[in-house]
Amino acid sequence: MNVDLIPILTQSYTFLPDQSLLISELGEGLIHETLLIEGKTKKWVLQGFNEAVFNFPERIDYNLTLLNTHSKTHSLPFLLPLPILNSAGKGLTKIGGKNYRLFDFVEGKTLQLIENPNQAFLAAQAYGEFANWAKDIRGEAMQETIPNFHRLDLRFQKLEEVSHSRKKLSSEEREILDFYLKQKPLIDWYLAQINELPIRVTHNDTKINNLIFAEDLSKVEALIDLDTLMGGFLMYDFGDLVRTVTCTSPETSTNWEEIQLIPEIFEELLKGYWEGVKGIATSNEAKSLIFGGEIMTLIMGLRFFTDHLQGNVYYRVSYPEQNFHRAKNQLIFLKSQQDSRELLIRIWEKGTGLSY
Ligand code: GN1
Ligand code: MG
Repeated sequence: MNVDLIPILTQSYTFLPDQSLLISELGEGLIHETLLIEGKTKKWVLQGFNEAVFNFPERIDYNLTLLNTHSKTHSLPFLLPLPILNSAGKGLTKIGGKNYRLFDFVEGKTLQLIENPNQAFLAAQAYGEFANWAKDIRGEAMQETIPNFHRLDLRFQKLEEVSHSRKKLSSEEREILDFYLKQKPLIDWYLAQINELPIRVTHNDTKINNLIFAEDLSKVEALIDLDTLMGGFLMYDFGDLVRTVTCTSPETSTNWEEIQLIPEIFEELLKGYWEGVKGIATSNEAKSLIFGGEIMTLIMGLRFFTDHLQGNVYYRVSYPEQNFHRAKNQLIFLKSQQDSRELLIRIWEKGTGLSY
């Protein structure tokens, strides 16, 4: 947090009241820095833009402009908050060597974990509705804001490379690495899918805290963190919901014994998501949803572990072992999903009315 932000902010965004703005930290994002700006009667979100992660801000602009144009003729029951342009007509404002973006603050609540099954339903319904809403925008027309972002096979290769270059691993690190390197069958399944599945417009970071719910949690008010919006597969968006919504514990938890899949929540998620995508999903795409959770949990486990081995260069950590713990958390959760495959297939058959 930096109080000197205010003079440049008020110059760049002339509608901001020039006095008595309060700045505080906000949110749990791992990539951008998020600040709350409070005026006497209105609030904004100021985001310190992470250029090390997002090397192509112009691609983000391109994608968001496509969506914005689409939204003029196709309505959605929730907001997709876009950066407010500064007085030079730009979304990014340089302050003290760093780029910032300003957004209107959306009133409501964000959750790190859901509190009841209905919230799972609402979250999945919103992302399903989003996929359906965007169906006429070609996924291929979107630009890659982070190249190969969800390429599971390349994330796997990267961990292989990084683990070779590091000499000494503790026995627990070795155990976790071995587990991840044994996931080759899932990688092969993934590679077979990506030649079959249609490329859609997907959000690609559908974790539960990228939704803003109404204060009373009765509906979704906004989908946020739109920088990873690009071409992708439905299983990515459904899968990251499974990863962050159907688990008993958040990805930061170190209560290893507690970490487990909750099948009843998977059922609610599927119900909500299917409502949105049943009119567009191909048969393979529908089936791919069953394994989306495994794919996204594996991707995140590989990424957390790779970052741990590389010395925490990517994800924000609050203690040195945190990425290692996140990788262990994802490993336990991935195992739990793999142990429940048969059950998830039955729930999927019931929810979609299709046979596997
Ligand atoms: C990052 O920025 P945030 O916290 O919403 C990451 C996602 C991960 C997530 C894990 C651009 O999202 O891919 O799933 O952390 N975003 C990027 O918490 O790497
Ligand atoms: Mg976020």
